[in-house]
Amino acid sequence: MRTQVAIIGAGPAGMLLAHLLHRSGVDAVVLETRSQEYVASRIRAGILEQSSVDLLTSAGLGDRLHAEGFAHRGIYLRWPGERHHLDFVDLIGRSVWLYGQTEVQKDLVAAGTASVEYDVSDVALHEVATDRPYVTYVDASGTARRLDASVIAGCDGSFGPSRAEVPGKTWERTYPYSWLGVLADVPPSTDEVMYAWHPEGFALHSMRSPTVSRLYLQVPNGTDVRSWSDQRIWEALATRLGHGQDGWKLTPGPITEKSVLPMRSFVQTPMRHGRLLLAGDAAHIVPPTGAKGLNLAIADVALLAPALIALVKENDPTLADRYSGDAARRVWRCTHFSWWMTTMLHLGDDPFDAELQLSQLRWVTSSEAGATGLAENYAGLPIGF
Ligand code: FAS
Ligand code: PHB
Repeated sequence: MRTQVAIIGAGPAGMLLAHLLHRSGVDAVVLETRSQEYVASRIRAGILEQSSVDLLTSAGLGDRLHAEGFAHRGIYLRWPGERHHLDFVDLIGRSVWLYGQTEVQKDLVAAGTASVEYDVSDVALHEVATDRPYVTYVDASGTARRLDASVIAGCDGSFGPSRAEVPGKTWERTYPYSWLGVLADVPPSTDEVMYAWHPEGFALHSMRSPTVSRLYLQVPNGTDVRSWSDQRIWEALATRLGHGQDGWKLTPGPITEKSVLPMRSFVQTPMRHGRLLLAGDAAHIVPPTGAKGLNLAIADVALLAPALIALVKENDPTLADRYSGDAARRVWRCTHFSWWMTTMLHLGDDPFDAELQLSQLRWVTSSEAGATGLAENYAGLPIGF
């Protein structure tokens, strides 16, 4: 088979890229190792930056987002005895939306613009440093296949095969804690996302709809989710989120999903080798404290799509040659911000660090300069920053 762009991975990066290429008349085939149902069912990000919302809207993917998503003005920061709202709209004139990644994925699939082969295996990339790259794989029926392309887009996450085909440097940092995430059939107890510092550990209260809450709590690495009963989860969340303080109450409810997510940062530079270009988690992973993972994937694709369109339609490599450098600036900005939010809010063993964390929290909730710095990073810098 032959196509113009072979895309490895049908997550948000791969599907959005296929959608944007299709709208410009560029052929693409997406190869996905999992089933469509599995990819659609993964519970992941919840926050979209305004620039992500603008891009999805301009690409014809905004109808349900605007009907069912929630425009948030800001976030709450909480620690024992204190609760502060940072209003990003007042501070910087823009904010974020609450719209689950699963919904973005549904909208991308519903657009019907991506030609996806699900349930493939043994995906291997070949000749990526030439202008005749190709992918070999075994399709869902067990038949060995070859897909020739002008370009390969590696959108296969941090454990896919693409990253290993790009010689360069991988920067990695793991954190001494993980998140236990839960989905609960209970109306959120907060109107906007609440981040809580507590001596027992970090907690986060987010949501997915007026009747579904999404919450996380800091747990040690290697935690077995089965060691956390629903009751233990709700008790820890109530303590850490400040149930009963200043009249605020956390309402528990039936937990429908729970999982442990490790926290790590990694960056792959460069994000290109010959005719292989990486986007999304294939090139970078951030701890979710800054709500950047999905938004970074979208920002990569916002740069990658026009670069590939120019390359395959006009044989103009200018944007493709700039892609890695342009994308990496935002990657490092978001990597720093995610590291900063994570180290400010998660408890370690050192009481000196705890005092530094509380000092940072007091500063960003009392200084307009501090709050503005957090706001412009959380709400996202303009695409192409
Ligand atoms: P994805 O990982 O979404 O997609 C990559 C795709 O490639 C997958 O479908 C995979 O099956 C496929 N693939 C892998 N190997 C392959 C192969 N050999 N052949 C073919 N296909 C292959 N971000 C937040 O902002 N907030 C959160 O709360 C949050 N929670 C997360 C929870 C978890 C468990 C994980 C893993 C990530 C979370 N993230 C979160 C980050 C997440 O949102 C990612 O940033 C986002 O999914 C990135 O999208 P993609 O780059 O498309 O990668
Ligand atoms: C979520 O809603 O899943 C969410 C929100 C904010 C974060 C991380 C996850 O920082």
